Amino acid sequence: MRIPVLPVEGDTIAAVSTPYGVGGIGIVRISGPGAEGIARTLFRPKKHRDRLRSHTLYYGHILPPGSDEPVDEVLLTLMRAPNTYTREDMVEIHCHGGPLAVRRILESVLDQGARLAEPGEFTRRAFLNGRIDLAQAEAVVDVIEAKSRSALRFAQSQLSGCLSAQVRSLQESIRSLLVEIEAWLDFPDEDVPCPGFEQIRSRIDSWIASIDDLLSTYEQGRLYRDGVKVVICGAPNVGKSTLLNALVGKDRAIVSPLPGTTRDYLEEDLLIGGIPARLVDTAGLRDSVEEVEALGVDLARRKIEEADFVLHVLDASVLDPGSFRDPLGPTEAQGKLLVLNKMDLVGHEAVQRLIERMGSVPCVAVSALLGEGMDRLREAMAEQLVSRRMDLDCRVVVTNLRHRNALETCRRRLEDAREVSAREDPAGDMLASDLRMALGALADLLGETTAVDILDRIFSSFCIGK
Ligand SMILES: Nc1nc2c(ncn2[C@@H]2O[C@H](COP(=O)(O)OP(=O)(O)OP(=O)(O)O)[C@@H](O)[C@H]2O)c(=O)[nH]1
Ligand SMILES: [Mg+2]
Repeated sequence: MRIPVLPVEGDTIAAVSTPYGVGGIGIVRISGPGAEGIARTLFRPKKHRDRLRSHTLYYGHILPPGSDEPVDEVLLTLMRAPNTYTREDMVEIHCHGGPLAVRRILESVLDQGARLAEPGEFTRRAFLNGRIDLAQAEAVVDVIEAKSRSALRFAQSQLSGCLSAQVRSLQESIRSLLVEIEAWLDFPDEDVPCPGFEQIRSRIDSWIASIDDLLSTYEQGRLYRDGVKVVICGAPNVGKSTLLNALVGKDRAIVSPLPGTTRDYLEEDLLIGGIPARLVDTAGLRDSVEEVEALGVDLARRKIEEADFVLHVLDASVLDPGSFRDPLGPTEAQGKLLVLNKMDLVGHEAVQRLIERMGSVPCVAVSALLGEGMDRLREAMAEQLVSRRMDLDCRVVVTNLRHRNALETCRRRLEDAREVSAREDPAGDMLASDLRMALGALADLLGETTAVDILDRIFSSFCIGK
């Protein structure tokens, strides 16, 4: 069921927009028709002023009515609608960054009639008041949460409306064909010419091609945005923890010559070829009689199941390729790489022979102890993570599953329309109906017709104050 987007109620919201904790400054944000009145009541500028000018920073104190003790020394800015984040009147109070100072300012603002904002409510107002569309609103979270340079760039491009512009241009083209077909259907006796179906098919083909172009960026775009979970596993003592330390460049995990050193799993974040990764070190896989180690091995197996990518470490110094059995077996949903560790103990030629004997299994030789082969390992992982790497630098990239689903729905409806137009006697009303559904999917992507519960879900993933 589609529910039209509701207009914003006329209440005034407030929240702390900076993270909780100690910092240089804290910012309390207010939006709504009461924002200016609240600022006037609470704020005592250093120099007396009859009127606060918009988009100007003023120095002064927050002094609640009836009190002669300032809550804090602040900088305040009033931004009158419509040139604001929410398109409503907004006030920002920049105070000292201690949690107590910020909370007391917020309480003073709420005492004057503002309501505490819900998560993402400022951005939701920006969306409902038409300043940004839904794809742009979603990009706000992506900018805040970007874990890699590429993710940040894709999110900023989406926030500036690049994806939306492509979707709108597609909407316009489909809509103009729909108008032609509807005119032909509505006025059969008039002089409206019957549309050329061959030409319609080629128009639809070009739209499908441009959707495919966008969809082709999703796999890589998602990887850069969400990152991957990489689990390091293997038998005890093969050098898994040493490898984690070498990859993250610090002594994070305990290393010892005793097999069974790692029990609990351990995680570290890093970038692999620009892709954000969470690296997980696990207990060595063996049938252990010792209870705590056995629990660690169970945990390791669970982590392997959850992994997007597995680094299976082997000790090259004791490896007999003839009897080598992969304990993990084929894992279709995951990428996997064999890491032949301790190559410093084996010698170059023996390493080459081992690699040849591994056949088609992707494998890299390293010495985690000496930090040798780490670049090769990173490259091999990045290569495996993105099967078909493309240069996304100058492209509009789709990173959001909701957007991909909407584009795929649109594509399916366009294929239906194409199929109808290829029939011997194409039914104009069926064609029009398919085109309308294709347009519906694009309208959903931009939030023009998105149901309220979906909007609730999207905005609840924001932080309070954004
Ligand atoms: N020569 C050599 N020794 C290594 C290398 N990598 C690890 N080691 C040694 O192998 C031993 C075991 O290393 P760990 O990193 O603790 O091995 P692990 O796989 O995490 O072991 P568990 O946690 O017990 O499963 C330590 O003595 C390391 O110094 C390497 O590349 N070359
Ligand atoms: Mg270990």
